[in-house]
Amino acid sequence: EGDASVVLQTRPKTKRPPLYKVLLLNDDYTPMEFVVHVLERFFGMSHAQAFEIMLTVHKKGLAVVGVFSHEIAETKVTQVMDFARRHQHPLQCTMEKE
Ligand code: TYC
Repeated sequence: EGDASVVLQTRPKTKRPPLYKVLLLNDDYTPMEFVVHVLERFFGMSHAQAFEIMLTVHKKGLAVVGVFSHEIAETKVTQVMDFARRHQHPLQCTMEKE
């Protein structure tokens, strides 16, 4: 209150919510067709797009499959992990702050 720096508020800060990258990780066992299906089903990709991203993960080890708000990213990760577990595939999906 007595400090001058406190009252020197300048431009109003427009706070955007932080975004999160959803990452898909490669493994040796999950079938390629299953990964393509996951990308179509949970990330709204076309078959061609999904195939391309799947191959990127297969070759590079991982890829960003989407960028979302925290809540949506968490939902995507949970959906993919549950779906993979139900089909007994070791597919891993994670999220990280952009
Ligand atoms: N590497 C897997 C295979 O050869 C395919 C695969 C691709 C697995 C992407 C996971 O996120 C993944 N069958």
